[in-house]
Amino acid sequence: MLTEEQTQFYADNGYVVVKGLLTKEEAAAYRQEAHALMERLTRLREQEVDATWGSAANGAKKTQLLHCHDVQFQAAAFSRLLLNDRLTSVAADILGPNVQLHHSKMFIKPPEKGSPFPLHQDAPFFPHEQHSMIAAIVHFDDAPLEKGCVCVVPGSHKQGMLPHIQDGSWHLPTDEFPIDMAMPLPAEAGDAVFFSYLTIHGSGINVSNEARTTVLIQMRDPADPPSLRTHESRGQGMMLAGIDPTGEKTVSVDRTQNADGTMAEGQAASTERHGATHPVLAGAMGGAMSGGMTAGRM
Ligand SMILES: O=C(O)CCC(=O)C(=O)O
Repeated sequence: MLTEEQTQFYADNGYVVVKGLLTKEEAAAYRQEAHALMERLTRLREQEVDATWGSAANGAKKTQLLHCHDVQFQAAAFSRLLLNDRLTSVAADILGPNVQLHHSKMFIKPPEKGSPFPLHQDAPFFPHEQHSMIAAIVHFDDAPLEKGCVCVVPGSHKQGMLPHIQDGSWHLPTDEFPIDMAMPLPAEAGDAVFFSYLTIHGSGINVSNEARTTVLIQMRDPADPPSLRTHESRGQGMMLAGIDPTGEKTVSVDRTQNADGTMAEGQAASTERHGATHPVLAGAMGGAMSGGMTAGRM
């Protein structure tokens, strides 16, 4: 639960840090799950698990970002995390009693070369009519500045959706929005940061000698419909707190088959990641680009 001051802080700044959402023991157990999952995926999937954004990949230093979407389908421990009362009660304090899952993703920024995220808003990637969407980043290990901790621009959620540029991936122009204009939020294992999908955020390179391990959970009010059907994924629509008062069917993800006969997971989302036209981002650019734009998103 948030205190009154924390609720007011969130309203003013578009983010709030909750210290010790998980105990150190819980965080350590999740960290182990996360690294075991990444080892499994690296072994089992004959494909890259690197999710470094294009502009970061083109930087002077070769960096790496290990990731997995919708982790609750990979280990039951992560399903329990999604339903953790301490997490959902904070989300409910921000969103109202009904909290619906949009998607989850795990990031491991490896030691000495963990990729940065240029400053961006999440809103253009999956816009919603009432902008209820929030993210919670839960830290499974300490994330001081040198590990590339999350950074936010306080109060930026009040600016609405800003034009993003496509530079390997979508983000705000780095000359106007350099990462050091944002406030670093160094965290300890077990801390969580909650922020609006309109809040400008990003993070630097992990230059430390330890991995930075997090799970990000994106949540919305179920009565706030997407203004564009995009970034759909398996598990989207699961209720984490309260009820869905709309009685809507959950999204149907196109389950076309992969070449090897397995079902494609989150086809809409992966199509987007691999370069589908993205009218909202085009719109956010004020129509400056013609012929549509493509979104790169992990
Ligand atoms: O984990 C981070 O450092 C930031 C992640 C992020 O900005 C995102 O996934 O939108």
